[in-house]
Amino acid sequence: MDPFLKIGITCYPTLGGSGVVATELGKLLAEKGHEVHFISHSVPFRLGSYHKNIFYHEVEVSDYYVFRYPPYDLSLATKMAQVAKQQNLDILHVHYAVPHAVCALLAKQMVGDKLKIVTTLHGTDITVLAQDESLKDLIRLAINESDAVTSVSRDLMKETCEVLDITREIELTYNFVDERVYYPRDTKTCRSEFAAPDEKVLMHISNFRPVKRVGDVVDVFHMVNAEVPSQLLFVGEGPDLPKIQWKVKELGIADRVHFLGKQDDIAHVISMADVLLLPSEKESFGLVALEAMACGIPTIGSLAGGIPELVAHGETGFLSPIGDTRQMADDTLALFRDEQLANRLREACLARATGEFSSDLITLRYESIYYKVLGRK
Ligand code: GMT
Repeated sequence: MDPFLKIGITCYPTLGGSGVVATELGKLLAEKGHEVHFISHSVPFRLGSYHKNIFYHEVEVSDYYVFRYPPYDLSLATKMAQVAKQQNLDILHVHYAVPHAVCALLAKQMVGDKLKIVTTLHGTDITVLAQDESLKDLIRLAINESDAVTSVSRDLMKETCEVLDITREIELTYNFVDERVYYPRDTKTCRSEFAAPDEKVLMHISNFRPVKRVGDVVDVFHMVNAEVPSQLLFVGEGPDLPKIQWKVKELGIADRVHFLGKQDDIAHVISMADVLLLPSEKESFGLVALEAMACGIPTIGSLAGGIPELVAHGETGFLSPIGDTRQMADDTLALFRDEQLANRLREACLARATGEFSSDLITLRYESIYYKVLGRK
C-alpha cells in the first residue's frame, strides 16, 4: 500500500502559533513525500516560497446581497469537500475546533466516510470559546465526531474533558519547531543597536492580547532594570499595545524599551535576548517559549496552562504563579548575576528543544495518527 498520504490542512493562516505549527507540519510532511493541500482564505504566512508536494486552495466567500454576514464557514466546508473529492484526500487535518472541525464534518458528509478528520486543539477554542454556552454543544460535537483529536498539552486535554464533559480519547501531541530554522544565531551586530555590551536584553513576543499580561512584562523589566542595566524588546502588536506604550512612558523607561512590531525572522530576533518573558494568564502551550528554547534562550514565565509542560522549572527557565512579578524579576536577576547558571540553562534549553519537542518526533506522531484512523497501523 502507498505509504504516502494526501492530506488537507486547514488553519488560521494569518495568525498565531496554531497557524505556524500547522504550516510547518505541512512543510515537513511534504518533504517526507506526502501530498499536502492547504485549504484556507489566504496563503499561510509561514509557507514562504514554492515547495514540492504542497498545494494551496483558496476559499472564496460569496457576498450575495441577502447575506448580512458572508458565510465563510459554508464556503470553507464546500471547498474542503471539493478538494477532498478532486484530489482524493485521505485526511483532513484541521487546527481549531471552531469553525474548522465543524466545517470538516460537513465536508465529510458531502464526501463520504472514507475521508478521515483529525482535529488539533490549540487552546482558545477550549479555554475561551467552549465557555460560551452558545458554542459549547457545537465544539463538543466537532470533538466527538472527529476521527482523531489531538491536544497541544496535557493541561489543555484535561480542561477539554472537564469543560465539555468529553470522554473520548484525545492524544497528546506537543508543538515543535523546525531545528533548521530555530538555532542560536550570531546577533552581535543587531544586539549592539539596542544594548551596550554590559547590558542585558529581556524580550517579549506576543499578539498583545489581555491574556498575555503584557503589563507584567513591563513591571518585571522595571524591577530588573533598577538593579542590572538592561533593555526590553517587544515584538508583535495587538490590542494592548497602546496601553503598554503609555505605561512605559509613565514609568520613565521609554529610552530602554523598544517596540519592534511584527517580525518575520523570529529565530534571529529571539537570539538577541538573554531571557524571554511569558507571564500569560492562559497559555495552552506557549510556542514562543519553544522557539526561544531552541535558540538557547530561557523563559521566565507563569505557571499557566501548558507552560510547565514545556518550560522545565529551574532547568530551562523559571516559573511563578500568575501575576507574581516580584518573583519573576528575582529569577531574572538571579540568572543575570550567575553566569554559570545562565550557561547551564542555555545548554539545557538546546537539549530539551531537540529532544521531546523535536520536529522528527512530532511529525512521526501525527503520521502514526493518520495511519491509525485510516486503519493502516
Ligand atoms: O495565543 C494566542 O493568542 C494565539 C493562539 C493561536 O491560535 O496560535 O495560540 C494558541 O495556540 C498556540 C499553538 O498551539 C499555543 O502555543 C498557545 O499557547 C495558544 N494560546 C493560548 O492558549 C492563549
